[in-house]
Amino acid sequence: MRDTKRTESARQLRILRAVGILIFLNSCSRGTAQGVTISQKTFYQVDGMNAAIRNSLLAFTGWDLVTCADACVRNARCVAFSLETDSSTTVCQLGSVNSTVLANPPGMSVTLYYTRSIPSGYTFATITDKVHYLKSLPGTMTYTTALAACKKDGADQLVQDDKGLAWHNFILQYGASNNAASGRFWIGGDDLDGNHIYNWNDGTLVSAAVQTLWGSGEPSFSWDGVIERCMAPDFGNLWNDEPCSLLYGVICEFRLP
Ligand SMILES: [Ca+2]
Ligand SMILES: [Ca+2]
Repeated sequence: MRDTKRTESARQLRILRAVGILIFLNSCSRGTAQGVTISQKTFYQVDGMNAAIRNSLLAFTGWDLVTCADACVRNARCVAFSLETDSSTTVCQLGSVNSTVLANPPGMSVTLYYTRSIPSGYTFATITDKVHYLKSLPGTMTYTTALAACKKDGADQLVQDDKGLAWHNFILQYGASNNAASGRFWIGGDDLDGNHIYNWNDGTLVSAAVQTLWGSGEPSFSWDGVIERCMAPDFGNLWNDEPCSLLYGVICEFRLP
């Protein structure tokens, strides 16, 4: 009898807890067309994108927007989530900075949410394993001024040419059609500390790019006695290191996740 009572009270406690969690979520969620706020954390819907998180931290079947967002809040490494729906099921995928994004997965529609909103004026460019947004700033600048201008504008970096030939060609086309100083523009990689090791603006090694696209004999680190520590397309659009004080066009990049 005592065991039965204990089991019954444990069952009632579980129900009360479940109801409490539902009331808690309902009181702190604020669903909008653009996003949802859970426990003071806002997730922004990435508009017009049928894209799913892959290499996820965790995946759950049958979870909805609020419970998926709540799971992301509770996971310190979660920066994005996607809700995949096919005819019968919904799958919640939690993404970290190491996750990848897959465009148009076959047979399902997907909504992608991210913990950062897209800065104004940035237009969707393409998906490699990340989602890329670009914006061309007017005029020409030195490398460090250009990088600072992009960060002030809400971007992560100068456009970073680390995702292989298709992305490289996309960047060149973007630079030409957006008049980024008539095709001469900075790409987000440098050796500002002068140790002859090039890093991308996000800190990763240039040598770790999907494909390295240096021109012949580059990086040269100097030319004709002038130090060269900043990257730009040259030599038929392969990478060259050039003096950072040159005035080139500016393409800023915002990247998810
Ligand atoms: Ca360096
Ligand atoms: Ca050079």
